[in-house]
This record gives sequence, C-alpha cells and structure tokens, in this order.
Amino acid sequence: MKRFHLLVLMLILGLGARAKDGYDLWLNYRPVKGAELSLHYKNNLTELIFPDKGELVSSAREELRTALKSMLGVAIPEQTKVSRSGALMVGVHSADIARFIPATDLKSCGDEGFLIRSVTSGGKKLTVLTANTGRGILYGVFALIQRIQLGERIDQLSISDRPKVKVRVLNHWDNLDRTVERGYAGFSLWDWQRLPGYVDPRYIDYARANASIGINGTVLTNVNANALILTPSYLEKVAALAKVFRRYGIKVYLTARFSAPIEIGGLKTADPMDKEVRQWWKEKADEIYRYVPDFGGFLVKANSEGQPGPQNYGRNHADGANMLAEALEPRGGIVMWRAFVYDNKVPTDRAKQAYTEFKPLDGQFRKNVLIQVKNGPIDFQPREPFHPLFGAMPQTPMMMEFQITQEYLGFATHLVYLGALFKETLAADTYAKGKGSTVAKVIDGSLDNHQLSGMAGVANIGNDLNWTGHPFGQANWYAFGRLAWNPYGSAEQIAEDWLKLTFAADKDFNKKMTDMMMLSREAVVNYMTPLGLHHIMGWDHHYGPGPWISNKPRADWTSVYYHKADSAGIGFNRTATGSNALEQYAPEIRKQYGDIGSIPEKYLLWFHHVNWDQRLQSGRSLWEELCFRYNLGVDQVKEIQQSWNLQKAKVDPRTFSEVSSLLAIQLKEAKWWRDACLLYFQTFSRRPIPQQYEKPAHDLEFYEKQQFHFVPGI
Ligand code: BDP
Repeated sequence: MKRFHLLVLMLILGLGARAKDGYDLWLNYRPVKGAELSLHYKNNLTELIFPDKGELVSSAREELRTALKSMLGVAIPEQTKVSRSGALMVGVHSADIARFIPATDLKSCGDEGFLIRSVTSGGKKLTVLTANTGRGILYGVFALIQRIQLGERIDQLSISDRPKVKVRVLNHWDNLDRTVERGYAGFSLWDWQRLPGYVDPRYIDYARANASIGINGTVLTNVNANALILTPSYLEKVAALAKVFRRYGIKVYLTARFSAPIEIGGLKTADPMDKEVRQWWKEKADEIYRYVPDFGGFLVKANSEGQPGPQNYGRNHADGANMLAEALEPRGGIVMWRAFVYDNKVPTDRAKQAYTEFKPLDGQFRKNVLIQVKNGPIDFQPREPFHPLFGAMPQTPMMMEFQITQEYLGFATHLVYLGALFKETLAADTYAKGKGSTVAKVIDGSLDNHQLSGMAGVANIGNDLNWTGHPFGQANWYAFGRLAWNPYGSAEQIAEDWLKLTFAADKDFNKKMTDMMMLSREAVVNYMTPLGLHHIMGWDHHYGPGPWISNKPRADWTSVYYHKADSAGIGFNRTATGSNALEQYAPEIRKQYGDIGSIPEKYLLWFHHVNWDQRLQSGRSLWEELCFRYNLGVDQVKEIQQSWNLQKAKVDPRTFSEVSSLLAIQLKEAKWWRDACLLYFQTFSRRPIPQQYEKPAHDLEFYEKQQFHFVPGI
C-alpha cells in the first residue's frame, strides 16, 4: 500500500526515474497540472480521428497517443468519424478534411507545414490538424503536444506554420569505431558492429527528438571521412538506420571521402574530370539509392586539414562538388560542400582564405549544391563576426554550419546556452543588398531567391544517458532545431520554452533561468576570449587556455598567430594596414569596423592591433579592460551558480546536484582561463593586474606546464 502511494506521488510530481536521468529530453510528457486545465483538455480531446494511415501519420498518431495518455492520464478513444464535440481530427488533406478546411488554405503550408484549427460543424466543436504531407502532420502533432506541455489552451486554435529553411540537419562527427570527433557525451549512438541485425530502440527516440524540433536530416559520419561507409557492408547498416529515421521524416546523408574511388574503387585517380571517376560516383550513388531509396546526399570536406579533394588534381571546388551533384541529381540528392578551407602554405590570414577560394566560383555550382559555411571565418570560437561568405555569393545557396558540441566552449562541462550565439550570427547584417540583409535572409534563401536552403549543426549527442553530457546541453540541441526551423525566432523565447518543457517549474524559475542561460554565453566569452580574442586554447585537444602556443608544424594552429601580443599591444590587424580581411565585408561594415572608435568592442581585437594604453568606452585602458573582462567572466559564473542554487527546491535532486557539480568545475576552469591568460598577456603589457581583482593562484610557468592525457574528443 505504502509503495503504491509513493508511486502515485511520484507520478503526480512527475518525478519518475526518467524525469531525473534526462533521457526523455523535452519530451517527458508530465501530467497536466491543475484540475481546471485537465478538464479543459479532456473536453477538447474527447476522441481522435485519423482518416489516413501513411507511415509518418502513423508515427504522429503513436506519439500523440503516448503523449496524451501520459499528460492526461487516460487513453482517448479513437473513432473513424466525428461523433461528438471536442473531437480532434488529424490527417493529410483529403475530401474528409475539406469539409472543415478548404484546400486553398493549405497552399501556404508547402510540403512540411501544417494547419491546426478549431472549427464548428453540425453544432459540434472540433479541432482539425492537417497538412499536405505526412511530415507536415508529424510536425503539427508535435506542435499541438508542445502546446499542451506548455499548459496553453486548445479551444480557439488558428495555427499555421512551416519551416523557413529546407535542409535542417545534424552533422555527426562520428567515426566508424564509435569515437566522436569533438564529442563529449560518450561514444557514437551508431552501433555499427551490431547493425543491421540489432536496431537499438534508442534510434527511435533520437528520431522523435529531432522530429519534435523539425530536424529533417542527419549526416551519420565524420567530415574527416572514412570511405568504408560507402561499401556494401556498411550501406546495409546505414539502410537499417534510414528505415527507422524515415518514419520520422528524417533523411540520411553520408560524408563522402573524395579519394573513395581509389580507396574502395580500385581506380588510380579521383580526378573529378576523369571519366571513369565520374562513372564510379554515378554507380556508387545508384548503389546507395538501392539501399536507401530516399538517401539525402553527401556532405564533403575537401582540401581542408589534409583531406583529399579536387585541388589534388589541379581542379577547383566547383569541379569536385559538381561531379558528386551530377551523380546524385537523378534521384534528388544534394551535395553539401564545406567552405571550411585554409592552407598553411598560403601566406595570408587564415580568416580570408575561404572567401578567396570560393567567391570566384559563385554561379559555377550545379543546382543541387549547397555551400556549407561555418558561422565565423575561423572556427567556432566563443565569439566570431559572421563569415564574410554570407551575402558574398548571391548565385549559390549558402548553408549555415553551427557547432552544437562545445569544442571551444568548455566541452560538456560548461553551461553555455548557444541559442544566443546562433542568434547573434543569424541576426547580423551583411549589407549585401543594403541594410537589413541579415545572415538569416541569406540562409533561408529569401535574399537571393533560392529554393534550396539549409542549416547544419555539429551534434553534441553521444550515448550518455542524457544524450548531451551536460543537462543544459540539451537546450543547445533544442535551440538549433528551433532556429533551423525559423532563423528569426528569439533565443530567449526558445530558452524559456525549453525550460518549461524540461523542468515544468514555475514562472519565477523560467524567468530567472532564462536570464541565466542568456548570461552564460557572455560569461564564456569573457573568461575565455573577451574583446575579440580568439583561438588561444590548449594545443590540439583544445582543453583549457593556451595563449602561449607557438612553434607548431602549422602557424595557423598556434595561438600567437591569432593574438599577436607584443610590447605595444594586442590583436590581429585585419584592416587595410594589416591583412585586410575586412575588405571581404560590405562597405558599411568596413567603415564601422575599420575604425577603433566605431567598431563594436566585442570584435575589437579580431580586427585591430590595439595599444595597451588605448582608452576604451568604459574609460579603462585596453589592459585594464582585459583584466576587467576576464574577472567579469569569473563573476558571471558565480552569478550563474547563485541563480542555480536558488532554484534548488524546484529541480529534481539528481539534476540539481549534477548541474551544481558541473558549475563548480566551470568556475574553477573560468579562473584557470583568466589567470593563465592575464599572466601570459602581462608578459607583453608589463602592467599590473589592478589591486581589486583576485590574484592568480599560480605563476605563469605552472599554467604553461599543465599537461592532459586522454582528453575526450580527439
Ligand atoms: C575543427 C575541429 C576538427 C574538425 C574541423 C572541421 O578541431 O576536429 O575536423 O574543425 O570542421 O574545429 O572540419
């Protein structure tokens, strides 16, 4: 009896084991709170009608059933026809549904959008959820479930939504041995050894989570690709995954190693102009489509960081991309060709190289090629200005690549809400066609009228029980999906929605935790790379500070290459008197950023080498401001800790203590960053760290000597 009561209590409080371990993500479907609201849902969900039986509609139906049962505590009867008020009818548009919603209303839905409407017919009130496709239905069902999770009423609905970006994909940097490059949440989810025979049910949950935020594709393999994935024994495994994901509207993509024709095809060359090579790729594409009829296409990293590519044969990126695009085109596949290229042998600023290589190729790519560009010109730093290629290639669809995994932002240990980072880039103005030409408009294709558009996020997911390592890492996965669906969405709103769905606490919690999440991104910038500093992390593994890194095989992998500290000052002069990377931006930006007086200070040292005594907006000298910022970052982590501690009563104990422990590590590491960087930069500035700040715990030598073994992610 006692045990029974405990169980009931746990159910009521939504504290089942699942709620604590984080496995259910934002889909934990807790029981609705409050009798009045429960009654409202019960009155407006008296019966369910699913007129059609397609594969995706069946997934939607299953999800809705599970969700309603769990949230309302009762199984809602299913009928073939509307028999009473409060019915919910869900189906792809058909004659049945046309009685309530005319076909013309669905024009705006496209092939992924949906409509949800409260209507009255024959004296009965009902809700109709419809779309042009099963995928639209699935997204609509998740939207309706989310409304109920958020405690919103559902009796006067008039919702119409569709994604603004076409290809919304996760990029898994997962290797075939299950290690994950730059992954900090365990090993790869893909259990290649046991596939295709054993299909882990977790793949379904992965697909559900993605579908719930509108992600419609997944690239299974690392950009540093292994050609073996394109061989039959692996394609068979890929097909098994694709089968699971298809039911949730998720297409599978693979990374294509450019030298595959040699490595697995036995050819002597991979020259994209060679007839045999071209034929090999065509046959390979046909073969893949035999295994995966709806295969999405290839993601390619070529001639970058040692990966093979068309330049090995004197050809350019367009030649390489077009060869693959041609092979995929008959079946509707696409090529996502990465612009993350730079060459140590090119004697110019690395920040300029992608633009220099790609801009002249504008207009030369086939219609089914997207150029996938990282958000900034260097490499996923805590803060970068937007990549100058956005807005610079109007004839080519440009795809965004964000990094959800926190390679440079404290791994899965630091609480950093990336919605704020993503949004900052998307909202940036490229001025490509005058004021208001935001990166979001480039990405969604609206600026230059492209049908094809895309956004990729390098996944932060592994086989950790809670998927992402840090419980708040889930918010970054969630925010990526939401912003890929709608790049104009608000980072705050998304954070708040995630908090409500995940923790189901009160208003005060939502408000305080949203503020905390928004602050977390500024905090990491301050304690790692304030004022436009970048790429000063530990060598190779990228763990912790390493501003002293120099004398490595490649100059552009060292830190001194980027911060250029000397006795006069610090920062990379990218103006006309320096590398002139600034020249790659629109005149409006050149003008504003070219001047120390008008550049936003967050980008100051990205574009200027600034004198240590230069006065900044605060009235402090550059050196003082650097000391101030590094200390501010540490204080902000303390602030985050305090906010979290105040919510103790509202979070389940397991999550509370996990986040608390991680925040304690984060604080320690924030201090480590601050002390190591300030002591190192002080050797150039030769100025004291102002009295009011905490003294570094050790001397510089101590920090420089730190060595780490078996750091995850490499
Ligand atoms: C860098 C990572 C490296 C990736 C590379 C890429 O350190 O592991 O392979 O980007 O994006 O950030 O290709």
